[in-house]
Amino acid sequence: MADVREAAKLLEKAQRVVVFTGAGISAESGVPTFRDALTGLWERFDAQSLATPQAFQDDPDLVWGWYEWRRHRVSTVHPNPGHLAVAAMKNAVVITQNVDDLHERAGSADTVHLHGSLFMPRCSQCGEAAALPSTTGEPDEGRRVWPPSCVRCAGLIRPGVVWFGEALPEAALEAAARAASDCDVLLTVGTSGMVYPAAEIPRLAARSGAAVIQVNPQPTPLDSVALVNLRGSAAQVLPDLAA
Ligand code: BJW
Ligand code: ZN
Repeated sequence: MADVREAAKLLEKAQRVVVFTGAGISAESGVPTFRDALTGLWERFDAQSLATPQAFQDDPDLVWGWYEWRRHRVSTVHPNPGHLAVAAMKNAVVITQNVDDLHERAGSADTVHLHGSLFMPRCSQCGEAAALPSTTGEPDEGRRVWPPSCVRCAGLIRPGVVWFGEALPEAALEAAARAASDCDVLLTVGTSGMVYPAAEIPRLAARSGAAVIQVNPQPTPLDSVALVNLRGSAAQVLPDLAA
């Protein structure tokens, strides 16, 4: 409780705030996180074998089917009080690792997406942006779906996300690094802080003199970087911070 008050005070005093989010902020909307036991998507599907360019090359229908299932799942859920509290922080730059659109739907229109989006497929050969296929009914988890073909070069359409071994979008990474090195407070929410270079963002803010506040029900490698660690869920803790 005292920690929540301290965090709220830091946020109130801050002129420039960065909110850095991961899968945990969408968990209470019903979007499974990546690495949590039982609910993690990758408990059932091995991350390394699905979220890589090699997997798409070897097994495009398995990988595309997985992303279609996730896109459908996201389109049926809603932003939770955590997303809404972030949107209410009007002076904040929102930087997310998430590929869902729940920050935007909560009202954070200018969210920076470090790992791309489920809603921006493109050609795996020529890079041309592709139309989203319409989903009819709920695709089964684990069902193979053959990806559409590019209208320009007939290459396979791939999800517009950043896989392991791929570079992050340059403009997004630059905007994130700039905001992190220039802020007074960085609020990190619902991330395991294990995937780089994104995990460098809160560390960069701390090195640049910002106060880092972390919201996570579990300890993470970012505990030692944070000035205040709030052990709780995003939907419960964030509304108290913005109040
Ligand atoms: C709650 C909650 C609630 C639960 N409320 N909280 C340095 C060291 C070691 C390795 C590397 C390094 N630099 C690069 C690497 C390699 C690699 C990497 O980081 N590997 C590590 C795993 C070791 N990185 C890369 O490959 C990156 N690319 C790269 O470096 O390219 C170099 C290059 C340069 C130039 C040219 C070419 C190449 C790319 C990384 C891409 C990551 N992509 C993914 C998949 C996106 C698509 C998809 O969605 O399928 O992004 S992986 C996955 O992890 C996804 C996430 O955005 C990302 C982070 O996960 P996140 O959000 O933290 O989720 P979880 O599940 O891990 O954690 C959830 C947290 O929420 C937990 O802490 C819970 O406790 C908490 N929680 N409920 C609040 N209610
Ligand atoms: Zn193409």
